[in-house]
Amino acid sequence: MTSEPSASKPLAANETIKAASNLLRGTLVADLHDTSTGAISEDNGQLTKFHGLYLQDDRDLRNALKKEGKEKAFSFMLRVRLPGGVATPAQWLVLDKLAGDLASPSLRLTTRQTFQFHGILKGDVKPLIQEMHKALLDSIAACGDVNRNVMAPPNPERSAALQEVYNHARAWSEFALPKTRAYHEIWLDEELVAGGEPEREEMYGPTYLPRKFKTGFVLPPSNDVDVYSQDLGYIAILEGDKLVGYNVTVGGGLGMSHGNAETYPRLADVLGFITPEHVNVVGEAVLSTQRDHGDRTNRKHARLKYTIEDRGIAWFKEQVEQRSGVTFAPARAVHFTTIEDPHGWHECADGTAFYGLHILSGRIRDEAGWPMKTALREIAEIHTGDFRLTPSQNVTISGVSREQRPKIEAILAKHGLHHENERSRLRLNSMSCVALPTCGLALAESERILPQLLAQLEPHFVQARVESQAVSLRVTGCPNGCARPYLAEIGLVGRAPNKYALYLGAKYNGERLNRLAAPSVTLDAAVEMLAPIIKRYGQERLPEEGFGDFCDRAVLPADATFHSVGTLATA
Ligand code: SRM
Ligand code: SF4
Repeated sequence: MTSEPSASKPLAANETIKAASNLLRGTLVADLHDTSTGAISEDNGQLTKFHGLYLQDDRDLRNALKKEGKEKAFSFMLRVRLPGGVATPAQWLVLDKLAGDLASPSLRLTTRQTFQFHGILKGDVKPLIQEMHKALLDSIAACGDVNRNVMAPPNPERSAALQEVYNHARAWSEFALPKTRAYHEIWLDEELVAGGEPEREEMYGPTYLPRKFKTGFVLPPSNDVDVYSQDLGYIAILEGDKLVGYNVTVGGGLGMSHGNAETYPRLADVLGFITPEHVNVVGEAVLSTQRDHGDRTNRKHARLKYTIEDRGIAWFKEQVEQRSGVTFAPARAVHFTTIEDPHGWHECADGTAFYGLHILSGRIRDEAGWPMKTALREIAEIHTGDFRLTPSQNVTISGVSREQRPKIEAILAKHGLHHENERSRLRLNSMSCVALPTCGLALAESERILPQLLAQLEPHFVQARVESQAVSLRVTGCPNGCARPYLAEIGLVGRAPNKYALYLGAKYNGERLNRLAAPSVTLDAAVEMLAPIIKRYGQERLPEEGFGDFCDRAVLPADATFHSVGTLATA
């Protein structure tokens, strides 16, 4: 059940914390009662992640508070568990209200189709979770060393096959949930059952996985969930309109550390084809192989991608086949063409329509002239369908009847938000991670500089007459890769304040990683480097050639590998 750490290496500290935690309880209750600090202990901070919570502090205030000799401005980030990103209007209204009453007050849509609250004070966490619970929402396993929020194409009602894919994603999400009642006891005041059966984590074991684990389902030709970046991926295969099974992919992952060549982004391998009834049993076999063989001595080497790199895909496939009793058939051919969310109105097979709404960086708030939070609240008040969060931090208003359509349009128009989708293709294909001021790992700005970066880059695409071309741009504040920047045609990855590594040349459809073009440039320098490349793209591109393909073919030196350093010659 447990991993086999090399005899010479001690287990990573988190392994001891998990083992001693009594299935994720730790001493959290005592910490919550301690009103002398807004924080919790470091050990408990590792455990709250399994409950969807991160202790953070406002980094904008750090220096000033330090000078005044005061404690950091601690608060919590909470990530909701929302398989496939589906929320009802009633749930939207609860989340909207909780953000206003007990958190930052913005709502943040994430790159894995869920909501995050920021700025929740320690004493407000429990009431917030309890209100979420009343709305049938929770944050169990949204973070931590377990199977995280499962991604799936966001608009299942477009076809019967998509609906089936969504159902499989949901079923796998439920199946892979931890069994501990720790969350219910700590946050929902559930009584401890005296004398009952001892709790067992049958699938995970008492120390869960060596590291986080992510699953995504996808239906070609859209690769909206970036399936090759997931630890476990299911690529739906249709014959005609009928779902016949999935190609299973394993070992994707994007996190790396600057200057540590032992860490790297990796695209998943394809194991083969399975029929739909085997989704859970194969998923469990993948997960248990990683549970037993993942590296529990070094968290920087603990993801499934390294287990597969170290032991080989043939060994891994054998393990999964043995454990599941399922033999993989040869993978079927798949063809991905896009990652872009459908924007605007789209008709569905069930007679309803949905409206895809672009939200820059997934940040929903009210700003002067841009009252998005209010508009979406008003829509939730009259909407009879539901909301879907997309893998690119956008939202779709789904299940809209013919009669409701003008009402939704009127609300957006009243607030001046009916032209949000009429933005450049670059903007519609952009993402950024949260970074400063909340993310404790940020080395540079991300979400807060995206508007400025877009404003600088967009005119170059217009001048080169390629503004209608979909080009993916993704920015992160550090190399962990939360906005999947290594799969972007233009990727900027923070190194230090206003210093970014620039990556170019990924394939737009998520099938090829980008490569390092400049190891450390300011944003202005990145724009200066990109300007002549965009101009050349307008003049020299081949018919239908994407920006990433052009950079890969004509701009990047042949030896510019993912790990290469050295700046790109732009002359
Ligand atoms: Fe992430 C850690 C935000 C998707 C790779 N990520 C973090 C933390 C929790 C920072 C921390 O550990 O203290 C960030 C919280 C920032 C904040 O203030 O909110 C954070 N990650 C995010 C989100 C909110 C970015 C966003 O702007 O949407 C995404 C939440 C997804 C969700 O709903 O579950 C988010 N993170 C990702 C992705 C993309 C994906 O999964 O599709 C990745 C790359 C894929 C992967 O995992 O390989 C990603 N996050 C990481 C890593 C690096 C993991 C690694 O293997 O090295 C860390 C750091 C860590 O785990 O040690 C990290
Ligand atoms: Fe934070 Fe880095 Fe993730 Fe951005 S990429 S949210 S800076 S951990």
